[in-house]
Amino acid sequence: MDKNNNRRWHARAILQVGNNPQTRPTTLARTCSPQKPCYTLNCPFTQYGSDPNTICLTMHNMTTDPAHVDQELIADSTKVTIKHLLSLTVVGPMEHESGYEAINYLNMAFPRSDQPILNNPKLAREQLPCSDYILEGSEIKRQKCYHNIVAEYNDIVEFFIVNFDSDQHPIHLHGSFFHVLDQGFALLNKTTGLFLANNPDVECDEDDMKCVCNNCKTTTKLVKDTTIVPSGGYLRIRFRANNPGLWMLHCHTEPHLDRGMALMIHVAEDRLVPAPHSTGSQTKIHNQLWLFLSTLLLLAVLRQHI
Ligand SMILES: [Cu+2]
Repeated sequence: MDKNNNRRWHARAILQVGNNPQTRPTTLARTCSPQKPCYTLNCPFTQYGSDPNTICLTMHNMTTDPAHVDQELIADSTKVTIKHLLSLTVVGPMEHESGYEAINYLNMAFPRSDQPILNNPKLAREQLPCSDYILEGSEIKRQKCYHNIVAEYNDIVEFFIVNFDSDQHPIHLHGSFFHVLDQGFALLNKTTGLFLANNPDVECDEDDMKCVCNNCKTTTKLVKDTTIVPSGGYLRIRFRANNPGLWMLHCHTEPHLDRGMALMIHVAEDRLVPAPHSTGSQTKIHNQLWLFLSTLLLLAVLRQHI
Protein backbone atom coordinates (compact mmCIF):
# COMPACT_ATOMS: atom_id res chain seq x y z
CA MET A 1 0.00 0.00 0.00
CA ASP A 2 1.31 3.46 -0.76
CA LYS A 3 0.82 6.80 0.89
CA ASN A 4 -2.42 7.30 -1.01
CA ASN A 5 -3.58 3.96 0.31
CA ASN A 6 -3.52 2.34 -3.10
CA ARG A 7 -3.21 -1.40 -2.76
CA ARG A 8 -0.46 -1.90 -5.26
CA TRP A 9 2.51 -3.03 -3.21
CA HIS A 10 1.75 -6.68 -3.39
CA ALA A 11 3.68 -9.47 -5.05
CA ARG A 12 4.18 -13.09 -4.18
CA ALA A 13 6.73 -15.47 -5.60
CA ILE A 14 8.02 -18.98 -5.19
CA LEU A 15 11.75 -19.17 -5.65
CA GLN A 16 13.11 -22.07 -7.63
CA VAL A 17 16.73 -23.06 -8.13
CA GLY A 18 17.53 -24.50 -11.58
CA ASN A 19 15.30 -24.66 -14.63
CA ASN A 20 13.96 -28.19 -14.75
CA PRO A 21 10.16 -28.04 -15.29
CA GLN A 22 9.87 -31.41 -13.51
CA THR A 23 11.03 -29.77 -10.32
CA ARG A 24 8.66 -26.81 -10.50
CA PRO A 25 7.14 -26.51 -7.05
CA THR A 26 3.41 -27.06 -6.71
CA THR A 27 3.35 -25.33 -3.35
CA LEU A 28 0.30 -23.21 -2.61
CA ALA A 29 0.39 -20.23 -0.30
CA ARG A 30 -0.57 -21.49 3.11
CA THR A 31 -3.35 -19.99 5.16
CA CYS A 32 -2.10 -17.47 7.69
CA SER A 33 -3.75 -17.65 11.08
CA PRO A 34 -3.29 -16.12 14.53
CA GLN A 35 -1.73 -19.42 15.66
CA LYS A 36 0.48 -19.66 12.59
CA PRO A 37 1.02 -16.17 11.17
CA CYS A 38 2.83 -15.52 7.89
CA TYR A 39 5.84 -13.24 7.76
CA THR A 40 6.76 -10.70 5.12
CA LEU A 41 10.37 -9.69 4.96
CA ASN A 42 11.51 -6.18 4.00
CA CYS A 43 8.15 -4.49 4.50
CA PRO A 44 8.27 -0.77 3.76
CA PHE A 45 5.62 -0.25 6.45
CA THR A 46 5.01 -1.55 9.95
CA GLN A 47 1.86 -3.59 9.38
CA TYR A 48 0.41 -5.52 6.51
CA GLY A 49 -2.76 -3.61 5.71
CA SER A 50 -5.67 -4.79 7.83
CA ASP A 51 -4.44 -8.39 7.87
CA PRO A 52 -3.43 -9.21 11.46
CA ASN A 53 -2.22 -12.67 10.43
CA THR A 54 0.62 -11.40 8.30
CA ILE A 55 3.48 -9.89 10.24
CA CYS A 56 5.79 -7.33 8.68
CA LEU A 57 9.49 -7.73 9.28
CA THR A 58 11.62 -4.63 8.73
CA MET A 59 15.24 -3.62 9.23
CA HIS A 60 14.52 -3.62 12.97
CA ASN A 61 13.93 -7.38 12.89
CA MET A 62 17.21 -8.20 11.17
CA THR A 63 20.84 -8.27 12.23
CA THR A 64 24.11 -8.67 10.41
CA ASP A 65 26.71 -11.12 11.73
CA PRO A 66 28.52 -9.05 14.42
CA ALA A 67 31.84 -9.96 12.80
CA HIS A 68 30.87 -7.71 9.88
CA VAL A 69 29.49 -4.79 11.90
CA ASP A 70 31.85 -1.83 12.15
CA GLN A 71 31.05 -0.75 15.72
CA GLU A 72 33.40 2.19 15.57
CA LEU A 73 31.68 3.52 12.44
CA ILE A 74 28.16 3.42 13.86
CA ALA A 75 29.03 4.75 17.34
CA ASP A 76 27.31 8.03 18.26
CA SER A 77 30.71 9.47 19.21
CA THR A 78 32.13 8.92 15.72
CA LYS A 79 33.01 12.15 13.95
CA VAL A 80 30.99 12.25 10.76
CA THR A 81 32.89 14.30 8.18
CA ILE A 82 30.25 14.48 5.44
CA LYS A 83 26.58 14.72 6.34
CA HIS A 84 23.83 15.28 3.81
CA LEU A 85 20.08 15.37 3.73
CA LEU A 86 18.80 13.62 0.64
CA SER A 87 15.17 14.27 -0.05
CA LEU A 88 13.57 11.87 -2.51
CA THR A 89 11.35 14.15 -4.49
CA VAL A 90 9.09 14.02 -7.49
CA VAL A 91 8.91 17.02 -9.74
CA GLY A 92 5.56 17.28 -11.47
CA PRO A 93 5.09 17.74 -15.23
CA MET A 94 4.86 21.23 -16.70
CA GLU A 95 3.41 22.44 -19.98
CA HIS A 96 6.13 21.11 -22.28
CA GLU A 97 8.17 19.12 -19.81
CA SER A 98 7.50 15.77 -18.25
CA GLY A 99 7.86 15.15 -14.53
CA TYR A 100 10.74 13.24 -13.01
CA GLU A 101 11.92 11.50 -9.86
CA ALA A 102 14.84 13.30 -8.24
CA ILE A 103 17.08 13.68 -5.24
CA ASN A 104 16.79 17.18 -3.72
CA TYR A 105 14.83 18.16 -6.86
CA LEU A 106 17.94 17.58 -9.02
CA ASN A 107 17.51 15.56 -12.18
CA MET A 108 20.70 13.55 -12.65
CA ALA A 109 22.43 13.97 -16.01
CA PHE A 110 25.86 13.01 -17.31
CA PRO A 111 28.05 15.36 -19.35
CA ARG A 112 28.71 14.53 -22.99
CA SER A 113 32.41 13.99 -23.36
CA ASP A 114 34.81 11.76 -25.27
CA GLN A 115 36.63 11.25 -21.98
CA PRO A 116 35.13 8.81 -19.47
CA ILE A 117 34.29 10.78 -16.33
CA LEU A 118 36.44 8.37 -14.34
CA ASN A 119 39.46 9.90 -16.08
CA ASN A 120 38.31 13.44 -15.59
CA PRO A 121 35.97 13.77 -12.61
CA LYS A 122 36.50 17.51 -12.23
CA LEU A 123 35.47 18.17 -15.83
CA ALA A 124 32.21 16.31 -15.22
CA ARG A 125 31.45 18.63 -12.32
CA GLU A 126 32.33 21.74 -14.29
CA GLN A 127 30.35 20.87 -17.43
CA LEU A 128 26.98 20.30 -15.79
CA PRO A 129 27.12 21.92 -12.36
CA CYS A 130 24.14 21.87 -10.00
CA SER A 131 23.36 24.95 -8.01
CA ASP A 132 21.62 25.07 -4.67
CA TYR A 133 17.94 24.89 -5.08
CA ILE A 134 16.41 28.05 -6.44
CA LEU A 135 12.81 29.14 -6.18
CA GLU A 136 11.07 30.38 -9.29
CA GLY A 137 7.89 31.88 -7.93
CA SER A 138 6.48 29.18 -5.73
CA GLU A 139 8.18 26.38 -7.71
CA ILE A 140 11.62 24.94 -7.21
CA LYS A 141 13.74 25.48 -10.30
CA ARG A 142 14.06 22.34 -12.39
CA GLN A 143 17.70 21.42 -12.83
CA LYS A 144 19.18 18.74 -15.06
CA CYS A 145 22.74 18.53 -13.85
CA TYR A 146 25.59 16.32 -12.65
CA HIS A 147 24.53 15.83 -9.04
CA ASN A 148 27.57 14.75 -7.05
CA ILE A 149 29.21 14.70 -3.65
CA VAL A 150 32.98 14.74 -3.26
CA ALA A 151 34.54 12.75 -0.41
CA GLU A 152 38.18 12.58 0.66
CA TYR A 153 39.77 9.22 1.35
CA ASN A 154 38.45 7.79 4.64
CA ASP A 155 35.76 10.41 5.14
CA ILE A 156 32.84 9.13 7.16
CA VAL A 157 29.71 9.83 5.17
CA GLU A 158 26.21 9.91 6.61
CA PHE A 159 23.00 10.35 4.65
CA PHE A 160 19.63 11.16 6.14
CA ILE A 161 17.28 10.16 3.35
CA VAL A 162 13.67 11.27 3.64
CA ASN A 163 10.85 10.11 1.43
CA PHE A 164 7.57 11.97 1.51
CA ASP A 165 6.68 10.76 -1.95
CA SER A 166 3.87 8.23 -2.33
CA ASP A 167 6.25 5.64 -3.84
CA GLN A 168 8.65 3.42 -1.96
CA HIS A 169 12.24 3.95 -3.09
CA PRO A 170 14.85 1.17 -2.69
CA ILE A 171 18.14 3.04 -2.48
CA HIS A 172 21.28 1.29 -3.69
CA LEU A 173 24.92 2.33 -3.26
CA HIS A 174 27.74 1.15 -5.53
CA GLY A 175 31.31 0.68 -4.34
CA SER A 176 30.72 0.23 -0.61
CA PHE A 177 28.39 -1.41 1.80
CA PHE A 178 26.69 0.96 4.18
CA HIS A 179 25.51 0.53 7.75
CA VAL A 180 21.84 1.19 8.33
CA LEU A 181 21.57 3.31 11.46
CA ASP A 182 17.82 3.61 11.47
CA GLN A 183 14.73 3.22 9.31
CA GLY A 184 11.53 5.14 10.08
CA PHE A 185 8.01 4.51 8.81
CA ALA A 186 4.77 6.35 8.20
CA LEU A 187 2.06 6.27 10.84
CA LEU A 188 -0.75 3.87 9.92
CA ASN A 189 -4.22 3.28 11.27
CA LYS A 190 -3.78 0.24 13.48
CA THR A 191 -7.05 -1.38 12.38
CA THR A 192 -7.18 -0.64 8.68
CA GLY A 193 -3.46 -0.27 8.02
CA LEU A 194 -4.23 2.87 6.00
CA PHE A 195 -1.87 5.82 5.88
CA LEU A 196 -2.36 8.43 8.60
CA ALA A 197 0.69 10.69 8.56
CA ASN A 198 4.37 10.96 7.71
CA ASN A 199 6.84 9.83 10.35
CA PRO A 200 6.35 12.25 13.26
CA ASP A 201 10.04 12.31 14.20
CA VAL A 202 10.98 14.14 11.02
CA GLU A 203 10.39 17.85 10.77
CA CYS A 204 10.90 19.51 7.42
CA ASP A 205 10.34 22.90 5.91
CA GLU A 206 7.75 23.24 3.17
CA ASP A 207 10.00 21.91 0.41
CA ASP A 208 11.53 19.02 2.39
CA MET A 209 14.94 20.59 1.80
CA LYS A 210 15.69 21.23 5.46
CA CYS A 211 14.72 18.31 7.63
CA VAL A 212 15.71 17.35 11.14
CA CYS A 213 15.11 14.11 12.91
CA ASN A 214 14.02 14.70 16.48
CA ASN A 215 14.11 11.23 17.97
CA CYS A 216 16.34 9.38 15.55
CA LYS A 217 18.64 6.98 17.32
CA THR A 218 20.90 4.28 16.02
CA THR A 219 18.62 1.29 16.34
CA THR A 220 19.92 -1.15 13.75
CA LYS A 221 23.23 -2.89 13.16
CA LEU A 222 22.88 -3.88 9.57
CA VAL A 223 25.31 -3.94 6.71
CA LYS A 224 23.55 -3.56 3.36
CA ASP A 225 23.95 -2.10 -0.10
CA THR A 226 20.24 -1.64 -0.87
CA THR A 227 17.50 -0.61 1.52
CA ILE A 228 14.00 0.76 1.08
CA VAL A 229 13.32 4.30 2.12
CA PRO A 230 9.70 3.87 3.18
CA SER A 231 7.03 6.16 1.78
CA GLY A 232 6.31 8.69 4.53
CA GLY A 233 9.49 7.67 6.34
CA TYR A 234 13.24 7.88 6.30
CA LEU A 235 16.52 6.00 6.29
CA ARG A 236 19.80 6.93 7.96
CA ILE A 237 22.94 5.29 6.62
CA ARG A 238 26.68 5.69 7.19
CA PHE A 239 29.77 4.40 5.38
CA ARG A 240 33.54 4.91 5.15
CA ALA A 241 34.71 6.44 1.89
CA ASN A 242 37.66 4.09 1.56
CA ASN A 243 37.11 2.70 -1.93
CA PRO A 244 38.43 5.26 -4.42
CA GLY A 245 36.15 5.64 -7.42
CA LEU A 246 33.08 7.33 -8.81
CA TRP A 247 30.10 5.55 -7.34
CA MET A 248 26.41 5.95 -7.93
CA LEU A 249 23.75 6.11 -5.25
CA HIS A 250 20.36 5.60 -6.85
CA CYS A 251 16.84 4.35 -6.57
CA HIS A 252 16.73 0.78 -7.80
CA THR A 253 13.27 1.11 -9.30
CA GLU A 254 14.70 1.39 -12.80
CA PRO A 255 12.23 3.91 -14.28
CA HIS A 256 12.98 6.22 -11.33
CA LEU A 257 16.71 5.87 -11.97
CA ASP A 258 16.16 6.56 -15.67
CA ARG A 259 14.27 9.71 -14.86
CA GLY A 260 16.99 11.08 -12.59
CA MET A 261 16.77 9.74 -9.02
CA ALA A 262 20.50 9.30 -8.61
CA LEU A 263 23.68 11.03 -7.56
CA MET A 264 27.39 10.31 -7.90
CA ILE A 265 29.80 10.08 -5.00
CA HIS A 266 33.40 10.89 -5.96
CA VAL A 267 35.56 9.04 -3.45
CA ALA A 268 39.23 10.06 -3.19
CA GLU A 269 39.66 11.69 -6.60
CA ASP A 270 43.41 11.92 -5.90
CA ARG A 271 43.63 8.14 -5.70
CA LEU A 272 41.82 7.21 -8.90
CA VAL A 273 43.80 4.89 -11.13
CA PRO A 274 44.89 6.85 -14.23
CA ALA A 275 43.68 5.66 -17.63
CA PRO A 276 46.16 3.50 -19.52
CA HIS A 277 48.10 5.70 -21.99
CA SER A 278 47.45 3.31 -24.83
CA THR A 279 43.70 3.93 -24.72
CA GLY A 280 43.98 7.58 -25.71
CA SER A 281 46.74 7.17 -28.27
CA GLN A 282 45.12 4.10 -29.84
CA THR A 283 41.89 6.03 -30.29
CA LYS A 284 43.86 8.86 -31.86
CA ILE A 285 45.62 6.50 -34.32
CA HIS A 286 42.28 4.87 -35.21
CA ASN A 287 40.73 8.29 -35.80
CA GLN A 288 43.65 9.42 -38.00
CA LEU A 289 43.57 6.17 -40.00
CA TRP A 290 39.81 6.50 -40.47
CA LEU A 291 40.21 10.12 -41.65
CA PHE A 292 42.98 9.10 -44.09
CA LEU A 293 40.92 6.26 -45.60
CA SER A 294 37.79 8.45 -45.85
CA THR A 295 39.79 11.13 -47.70
CA LEU A 296 41.15 8.52 -50.15
CA LEU A 297 37.64 7.24 -50.81
CA LEU A 298 36.34 10.77 -51.34
CA LEU A 299 39.15 11.55 -53.80
CA ALA A 300 38.43 8.35 -55.74
CA VAL A 301 34.74 9.22 -56.02
CA LEU A 302 35.54 12.78 -57.10
CA ARG A 303 37.97 11.55 -59.82
CA GLN A 304 35.26 9.35 -61.31
CA HIS A 305 32.92 12.32 -61.60
CA ILE A 306 35.43 14.81 -63.05
CU1 LIG B 1 12.34 5.11 -6.66
